Amino acid sequence: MAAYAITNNERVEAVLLEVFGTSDDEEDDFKQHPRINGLYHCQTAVSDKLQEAVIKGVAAEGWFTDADMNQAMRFGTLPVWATNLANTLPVHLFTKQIRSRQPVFDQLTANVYEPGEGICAHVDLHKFEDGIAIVSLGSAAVMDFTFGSCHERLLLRPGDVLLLEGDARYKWQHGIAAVAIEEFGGEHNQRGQRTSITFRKLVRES
Ligand SMILES: O=C(O)CCC(=O)C(=O)O
Repeated sequence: MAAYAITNNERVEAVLLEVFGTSDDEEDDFKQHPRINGLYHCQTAVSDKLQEAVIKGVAAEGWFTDADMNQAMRFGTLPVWATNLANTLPVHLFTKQIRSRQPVFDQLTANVYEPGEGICAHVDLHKFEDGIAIVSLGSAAVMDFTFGSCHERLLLRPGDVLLLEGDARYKWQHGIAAVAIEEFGGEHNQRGQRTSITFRKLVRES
């Protein structure tokens, strides 16, 4: 008969595993996109409460009081609501080089889209380092990813976070069609107002 001793540590670990699951469980929710290397679509990664606080934070900045303004950029020290948001992002998914830099992000761009507005397909400027996070708030919208003849679509819902590194950041273009209604997975998405917060890190010239 085979017998093995279970140590106290193993017992504690087994109980913790049962109650909390493994740290891998968290990553299991946020798998890399099967066809786009370096893209993570982290669904509902931001709680409803934090989404509300961020929307209020953006409104309090007064960036979009003029109806013609739909983009704001901040560099260096970020507003408290933005730092709170950045601190909750699943940056552990990034490569060690990205996730261990200090700070991980020092720049934010807030975009507000009215129904029918979008953003042209682009790769982010090379003045920003690898490792970019985009947080979606408000209305859902479809984001298109294109690379040569390859085309992928993702439905971004409020609270979703996209992490882009490597190919997803440098090779694939991302953009949002300027439409008020769109189809995704056989359903229609009627766009309302959408806000996105993009976090990046500026390349430091040596
Ligand atoms: O609104 C988004 O989700 C994307 C924003 C973006 O790509 C940009 O500001 O460069």
